[in-house]
Amino acid sequence: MPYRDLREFIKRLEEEGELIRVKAPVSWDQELAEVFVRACKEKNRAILFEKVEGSEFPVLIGQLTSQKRVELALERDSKELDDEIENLLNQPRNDFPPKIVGSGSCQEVVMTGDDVDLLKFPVPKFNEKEGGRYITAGVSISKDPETGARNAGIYRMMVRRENEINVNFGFPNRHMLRHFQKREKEGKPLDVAVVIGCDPAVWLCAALPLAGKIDEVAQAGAIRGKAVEMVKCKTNDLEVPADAEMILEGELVPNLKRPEGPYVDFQGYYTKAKDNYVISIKCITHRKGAIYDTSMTGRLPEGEMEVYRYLLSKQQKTQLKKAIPEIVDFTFDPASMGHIYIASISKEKPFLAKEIADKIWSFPWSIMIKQLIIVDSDIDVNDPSQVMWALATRVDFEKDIYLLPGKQGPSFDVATAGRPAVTKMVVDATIKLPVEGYPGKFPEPGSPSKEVIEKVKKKWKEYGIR
Ligand SMILES: Cc1cc2nc3c(=O)[nH]c(=O)nc-3n(C[C@H](O)[C@H](O)[C@H](O)COP(=O)(O)O)c2cc1C
Ligand SMILES: [Mn+2]
Repeated sequence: MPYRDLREFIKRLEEEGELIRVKAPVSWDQELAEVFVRACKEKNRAILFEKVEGSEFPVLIGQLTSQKRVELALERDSKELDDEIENLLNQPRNDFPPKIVGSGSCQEVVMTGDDVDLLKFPVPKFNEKEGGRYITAGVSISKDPETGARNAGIYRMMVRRENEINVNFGFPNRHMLRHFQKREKEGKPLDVAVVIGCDPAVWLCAALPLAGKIDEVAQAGAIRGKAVEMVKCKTNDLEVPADAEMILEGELVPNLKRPEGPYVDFQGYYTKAKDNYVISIKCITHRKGAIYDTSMTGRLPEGEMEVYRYLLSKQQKTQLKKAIPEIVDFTFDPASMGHIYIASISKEKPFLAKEIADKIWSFPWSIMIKQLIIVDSDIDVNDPSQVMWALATRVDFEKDIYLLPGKQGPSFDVATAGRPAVTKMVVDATIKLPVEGYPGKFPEPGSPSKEVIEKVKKKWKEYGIR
């Protein structure tokens, strides 16, 4: 059964042992973030902070930052996701379009005019030198001024005062920015609604780069197999999920930028403050006892990068497999924040690793990749210790490394200071064949026989080891 709202998902997480409640009071000022980081090092779970100093509202963090929780959110296991990912994330679907309803619990409490006060909510500050408190997991909804098509995306926001926030678009093609530019040309504002705390399918669709012109809320309906119920905003014509925890209604102000930052981006470093877009908030609506939903800023591998590692690399793997049948698996190392990718291949002919690497650079998302490691199919790309073993034992560094100058790099990379043309690296960590220059037959990895491995697997319970 699809989750109606965040609360139903929280209940499920709790039943599965994926959520812990912290009852001790914590400060929104860095303490909450540090508790989450430290907790993740022990065990990666979501945390519900029930008492946050200076606010009556609890804070949820890390609701989707593990493979298990993403699977619970989408109600599918890894194999089912492998099979369906193309259909779920790359095909625009309209079989369960949003259903507009007359009222919703997200409007149980309404603040307008002088009553609008964002500071009543426990928005965290994550790092010492950041420019302010950051809304990091809000789903921003807007409509294309020309076509009326809805968009939902996640863009970070810095709280400036009771009724004003900045918004940051990381790339010029962000859909809300495109909508805004059409209005700004005419000197007009763009209506926006920021949804904080909604069902996990809507959140995931807003977080992931879906192909082409997709209404993320309709896509979430299709993924859930049930339409998302939406209610009209109080002060504009946008619709928002009816049972969301909290909604900020406002407008992106034309021809105005105000300082935002510093902010710690996903590479883990402070980015400089800059003039950035401004949203003026006209109205805040929320449920009674609203749960404030947040993500981390910065580098935490157990943070949002884990959602990307899991779902994005499945999406990329399906694209790669279509073009390159010898690809077995494909992912990035979570600690590398999307910069070190590992591909395993079925090496059916010599020089295949290099040949495949050459093809991978033609995919637009390869801009993020700084290093590409190619391994054989006996190596599990998701197990860093196996990848390290292949790197240590199957690479002759004189022959098996290719430096590729003049490739487009990510503009936010601190190592290359955002230089547009950078040098990337391919490491061929596959077992080398004699025709590839290896002197003789490469030694075989040691292992008990297949029969014995099967036998032990079958008998496992009998040994009484747990
Ligand atoms: C927690 C989180 C924070 C994000 N912050 C930003 C951000 O500040 N700016 C940005 O442009 N994209 C950010 N993204 C990525 C976008 O939400 C994502 O690429 C989305 O697909 C963009 O939607 P759109 O294509 O409809 O504009 C963030 C994603 C997540 C999960
Ligand atoms: Mn979009």
